[in-house]
Amino acid sequence: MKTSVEYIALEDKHGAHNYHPLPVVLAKGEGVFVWDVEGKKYYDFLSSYSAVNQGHCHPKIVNALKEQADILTLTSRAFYNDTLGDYEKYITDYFGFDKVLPMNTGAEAVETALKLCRKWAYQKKGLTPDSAKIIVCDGNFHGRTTTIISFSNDSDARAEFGPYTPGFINISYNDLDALEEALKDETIAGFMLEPIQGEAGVFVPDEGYLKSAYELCKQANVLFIADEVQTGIARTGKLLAVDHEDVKPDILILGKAISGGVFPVSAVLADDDIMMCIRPGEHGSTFGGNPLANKVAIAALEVVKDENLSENAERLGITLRGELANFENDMITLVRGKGLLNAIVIKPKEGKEAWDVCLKLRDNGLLAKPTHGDIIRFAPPLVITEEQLMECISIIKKTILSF
Ligand code: IF1
Repeated sequence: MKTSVEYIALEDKHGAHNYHPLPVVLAKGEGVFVWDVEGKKYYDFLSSYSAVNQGHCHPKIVNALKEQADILTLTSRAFYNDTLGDYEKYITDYFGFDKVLPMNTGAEAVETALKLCRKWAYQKKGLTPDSAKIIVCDGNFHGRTTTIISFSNDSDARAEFGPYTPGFINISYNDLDALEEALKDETIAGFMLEPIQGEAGVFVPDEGYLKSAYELCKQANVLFIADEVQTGIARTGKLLAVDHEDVKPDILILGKAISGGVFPVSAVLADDDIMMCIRPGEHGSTFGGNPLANKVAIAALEVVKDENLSENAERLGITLRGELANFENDMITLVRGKGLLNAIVIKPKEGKEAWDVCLKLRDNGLLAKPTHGDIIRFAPPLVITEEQLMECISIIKKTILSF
């Protein structure tokens, strides 16, 4: 068994430097806990960016993977298999859409949704070929492919990756006037957004924004595309973040916790008038809809319902934000979020900033990571109990007060 230092050195020497992880080397995960190679135990307050909503290594989900792994792991879509149809029925009933297009990563699902939207625009809206534009929001994070970063306004994600894919219009988030103005363009095909902007620092839009934005898109015959890769699967206190405003998106994008973090699974859901615009041979993926993914996703989605994860996230999110809002201190300047997708904004103190707070949280047994410098996301697995949350809150308070 190597030490953490040795593992970090291995990654530094042999791995691309496309991340700057918090210096902790994890070896085991179970529920809300992870352990490092030295055996130290931590609360996981990031949940792999909301992929392990069901908790690490949930036995029901892991067993689904193990069982299928001994039977049939991959057929490709050149042939049918005995798991895909059942999964497609299960997930389309679960979210209330006619059809699903199965993919693997969130970015692949986002790319699929963009291609589907363009197809619909030419076949159903009647736009001239190659004219379709899709509106996106400033501060967006939808993945890391060349097309997706083409409409990012985060220089780290975008710089030196040009030339960029055309056909996207950026407007400010949570701004209905900007959307209404952009929708005057007849060549708009869709509006894609995160119902809550995760990476930007858990920006929750004004009450009613999603509903009004949806209505404006309907009036303009433009598809409303919800990227729920991070906000979906009970994270914000409802099954989907759009459920807080009873909005049914024209295209729904899912990923991350749809598999409970056990296997890469993503999905695009839509009704027939949109989904049937893609014909055989026009889109796909080697692993999309593979038997392992199908069995794991069904188990992961069953856990969400069986263990009432939405209700738990709703209830404990209120507790977390309440406790932090009433916490007298001079470093936390803002607490915001919905359900168990929350973030705090840290005001530097004597040269100590969010990164230093995360290092101290780690020493005190809680793992979180800063984003955009001064924001720390707090997103524990949704299986966390009230008692465990209260212990985490005391760790957070003790840590902040130690500066
Ligand atoms: C990294 C961020 C979060 C996403 C939304 C699509 C995707 C993501 C709303 C793409 C992925 C991940 C990517 C991961 C860290 C994490 C992240 F910090 F990068 F921005 F969660 F906020 N839509 N988010 O959040 O899904 O292709 O990754 O499966 O790139 O470091 P993916």
